[in-house]
Amino acid sequence: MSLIQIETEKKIGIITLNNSKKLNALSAELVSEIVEALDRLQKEKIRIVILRAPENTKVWSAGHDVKELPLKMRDPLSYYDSLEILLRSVEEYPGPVIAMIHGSVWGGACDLIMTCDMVIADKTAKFAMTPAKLGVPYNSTGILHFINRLPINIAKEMFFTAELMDADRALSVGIINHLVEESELFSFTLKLAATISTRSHLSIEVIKEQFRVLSKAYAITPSAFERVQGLRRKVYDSHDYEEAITAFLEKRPANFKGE
Ligand code: KGJ
Repeated sequence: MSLIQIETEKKIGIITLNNSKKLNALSAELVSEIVEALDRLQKEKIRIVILRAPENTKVWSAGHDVKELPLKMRDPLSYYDSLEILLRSVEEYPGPVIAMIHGSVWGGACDLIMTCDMVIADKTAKFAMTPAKLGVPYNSTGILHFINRLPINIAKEMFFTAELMDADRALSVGIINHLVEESELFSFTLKLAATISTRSHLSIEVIKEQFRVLSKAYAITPSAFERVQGLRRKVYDSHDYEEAITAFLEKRPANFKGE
């Protein structure tokens, strides 16, 4: 059975994450369905996509499927990790991907909505960036998504506290483009997408690509890159990483030692 639903309405693609039993955790299986859906919509020349969860869901997505993260000694967020494949597929979609948020958004799912081109949400929306709860050394492209979107102090607060940020604050710091009534969430999002669909697809496709290329135009030296990877490795090789993943699986708080 499929873990997502795909519809099209007025040439707008709508992908609904539909695995509420697993709180829409971004498992390799769910991710591959989303990526395939995006490929299919692209082939059908659908220029705008809305990414949503079912109505009345409490959790929009619980983030990376923690049960699929390596337990130790391996980079949990390397280039071909399913989450990374998903983020690139959203970034490279040749038209806007709009995140429509009702419910809480966790970890990698928070990175996903930061990677979407716009975010429309209602009051139930909440956002938490949780790698420090799981001892995860976040990856550099992921950090960059936040640097590009938020003031650095706000991004740091999200990463350092791993607390949920409510919808009003998320609007004020710029995570959310529009905060709307729950009853109007879908109609508002669809109307925004419909407005965009009257504009030049070609122009929008190229402008999106320009934003993508320019927002990644940070040159670092090979040794700086290797240093960052080395630092990250210290984290995923640590006691704390193994302990935090084990603690999640055992449903208990992690006991961090700082090593
Ligand atoms: N991955 C895998 N399984 C998950 C996840 C997840 N992210 N979140 C929840 N589950 C599983 C739980 O283990 C339960 O499994 C079930 O979903 C319901 O969760 O015991 P089982 O039924 O086999 P739970 O906790 O009983 O539901 P609630 O009490 O309603 O709480 C919902 C929460 C979303 C608050 C809670 O499940 C939670 O805190 N989940 C983890 C959220 C999180 O920290 N996600 C970020 C993961 N990390 C990342 O994405 C990344 C990239 N990172 O770097 O850290």
